[in-house]
Amino acid sequence: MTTLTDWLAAQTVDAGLASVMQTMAAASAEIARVLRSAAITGETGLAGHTNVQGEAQKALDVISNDIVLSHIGENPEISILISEELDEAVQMQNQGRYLVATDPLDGSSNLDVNVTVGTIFSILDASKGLLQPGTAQLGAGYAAYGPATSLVLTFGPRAAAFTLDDTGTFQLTTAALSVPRASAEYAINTARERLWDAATRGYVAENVAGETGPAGKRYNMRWVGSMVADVHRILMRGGIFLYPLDSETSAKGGRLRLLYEGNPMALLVQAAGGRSTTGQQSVLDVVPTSIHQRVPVVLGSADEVARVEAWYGRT
Ligand code: AHM
Ligand code: MG
Repeated sequence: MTTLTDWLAAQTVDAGLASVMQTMAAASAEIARVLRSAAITGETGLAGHTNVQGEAQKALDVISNDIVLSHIGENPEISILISEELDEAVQMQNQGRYLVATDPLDGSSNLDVNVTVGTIFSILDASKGLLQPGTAQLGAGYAAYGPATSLVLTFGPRAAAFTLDDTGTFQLTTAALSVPRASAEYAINTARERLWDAATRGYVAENVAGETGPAGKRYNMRWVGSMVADVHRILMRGGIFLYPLDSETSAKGGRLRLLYEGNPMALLVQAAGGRSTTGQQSVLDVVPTSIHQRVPVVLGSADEVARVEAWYGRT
């Protein structure tokens, strides 16, 4: 077996950059451990509540953020942290070359029902400022806390998947992920249909029409409600994920966040041969104007994303 440490040593990337991946892997392994027993230890519930002993309870997103923060603080290569849980970017004690942007616990509405959640992260050159487009990412990854804990990483050209073993070591389980060009699975929150734009309506209607419509094949819909889980399925077997701009999210620019949701996931999917779009451009080309900026996200199998792009071209 190849461990994450072996794999990182074999990559032609700066040792400091590799160490940032190790740091995020270590934080993810610790978050996985906390999640496994949260219902038993009582570390569930909402921040601001107290448990039966009268102690302040911390929501798991706050705990996960603290875990990432403490791991990052120990790595001298990282100087800046941007987190979904923190209003401002944090300047770390270290003067390191790297910036990490993270959603420490994505999909947290799924926590109470023991459904997959995850940690998403993006790595940037700290000297280039906080507001860099996704094309500037030096690496990205996520951990999916499901039946197994999976860690999926990229430095750009390839995406590799690792699985956490019983000893707390990540073992390489897929060396080069490949998103099939064609697929018959789509993921979108259809409860928002009345809010959709014409392109999203048109694309989904064709899928629903199945073999009787212009797509000429039958589709299945899958929506976990954790971006990490939905994107992991796409990286493993193809499909498309859509959180488009709709009449409600348009005021905010979208639902998902660009720096630590859209960009890292788009880089991973593109590294595995898939595509991404906002409807207007690649997610990776959007130049951010604020750290918590939102963005419409469509990503996955190239042929499916191309169909969505064609709909945007038409409408
Ligand atoms: P979060 O970062 O607050 O967890 O929100 C992001 C999540 C994604 O994981 C998921 O794809 C999406 O929100 C689900 O949204 P909805 O509840 O509208 O279906
Ligand atoms: Mg999130």
